[in-house]
Amino acid sequence: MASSSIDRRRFLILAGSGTVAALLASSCGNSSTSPVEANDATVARLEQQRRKSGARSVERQLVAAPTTVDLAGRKIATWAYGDTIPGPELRAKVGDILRVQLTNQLPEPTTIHWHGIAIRNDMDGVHDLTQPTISPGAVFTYEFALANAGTYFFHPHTALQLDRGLYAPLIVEDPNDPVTADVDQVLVIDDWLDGIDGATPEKKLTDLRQRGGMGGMGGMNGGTPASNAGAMSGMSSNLLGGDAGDIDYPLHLINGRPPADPATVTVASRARVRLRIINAASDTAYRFAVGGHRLTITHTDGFPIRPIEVDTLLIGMGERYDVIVTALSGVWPIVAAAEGKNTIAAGVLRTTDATASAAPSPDARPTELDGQLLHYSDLVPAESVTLDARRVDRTHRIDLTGDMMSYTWGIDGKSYPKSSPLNVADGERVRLEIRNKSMMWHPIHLHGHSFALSEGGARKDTVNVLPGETRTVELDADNPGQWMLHCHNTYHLEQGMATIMSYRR
Ligand SMILES: [Cu+2]
Repeated sequence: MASSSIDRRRFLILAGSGTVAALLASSCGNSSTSPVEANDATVARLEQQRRKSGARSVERQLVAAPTTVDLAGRKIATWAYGDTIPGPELRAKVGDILRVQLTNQLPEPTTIHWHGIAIRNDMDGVHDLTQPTISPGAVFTYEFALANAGTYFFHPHTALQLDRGLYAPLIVEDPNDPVTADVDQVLVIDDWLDGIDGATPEKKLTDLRQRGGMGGMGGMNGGTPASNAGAMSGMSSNLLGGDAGDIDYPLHLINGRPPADPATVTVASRARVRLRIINAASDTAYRFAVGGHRLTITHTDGFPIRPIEVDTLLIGMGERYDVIVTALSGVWPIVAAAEGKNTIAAGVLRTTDATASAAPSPDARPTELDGQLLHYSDLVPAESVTLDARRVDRTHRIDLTGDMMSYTWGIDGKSYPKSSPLNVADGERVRLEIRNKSMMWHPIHLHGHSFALSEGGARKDTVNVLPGETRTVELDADNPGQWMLHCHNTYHLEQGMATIMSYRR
């Protein structure tokens, strides 16, 4: 209570003394601080600092609209960017200014969130927080500097639109990238239900609300309650600490194609292939492997790590990994096994000297999937991106809460927008302790920043938190504005597992 009487002048004096962090931490809603909004002058000033003189401008047009896609011969009605899934790949170089004019031809409002980009706050695409929604028929131009190289993607931050076909890669190349490759190939993985036997994400959410996690089973793949005993959803994984997901999707896609009509990457024998793996799914983690090959992991969530070789990796929704594969002569399965869901997404790696008729079986499960697995503790950041050791100015502890029966999800027992914001101030080192008190894993994503994992120190913007687990991350609050911190399960986000990291002054 005492803190609410502090006037602005006294606050500024305190701000220089180091006492302010403790004060603010205990004064949620403190009337003497005000939020640094997306339209604040400091946001525009920082963007100017990101723009180097002579920076190249990359301009693109994008249309979000209903369309029909071909999934192994089935014509499926959905929503997409530019008639394809994924949408058109955007590629630019670090330092470029990206200008994307979005035309909304969807029957409902939309926005675009540029996932992982340390973006200016007013271009972050969170409706009613950083911009109003873009109405049907309206046009909005996103424009921002690309401060960091890496593998990113973009998608709506509106309702359940991400679980349709509205997603696409955004690749920011670094001309001085120490990782070289002969081929640079993006692989976007997605779980798919839209338009299959009349399903839509909205109907699925209604189902989940009515029947809890049970709504995810039994429908499309004919699961029975008996076969699903033991886990609410019937889909369980030791790697994910229990329930793997809420929805048993009928299809899993790599680059918009199901295993029956796989995406094929054709390269010369011995080519060094950089695979940029993006999990754009809504409710599925994938175990990724390439048959007959080891994977050299070079980046996670866009940021470089000390390269490490493994057989397989687990990728949660919103996470990205860059890996190098040296292609052996032949035809090899690229597999993203839907973790805990007993089905796969698949593609093909083919060398130009391979027999034309050779093809892996569409349901091939390479032994690498059960080989050496990448762990977060294996991820050591490259020196250039290691967060310097520094005293923590402020710690926020949050609990991930909710349950499958009521199908409500939240943070500290409150669903967004009722959840309490996490106040920070520009320039602080912030520690987040994220404790999962629910019975299901959650991939937690922070907008506008990358954080360092306490374990190993890798820079990421999305981290999987298993049931009962606490993940601690640290970040430098260096991008003023209002930023979402949320679960990247599309349905959990829609049900409120979100809060705001709120810059205050
Ligand atoms: Cu979640």
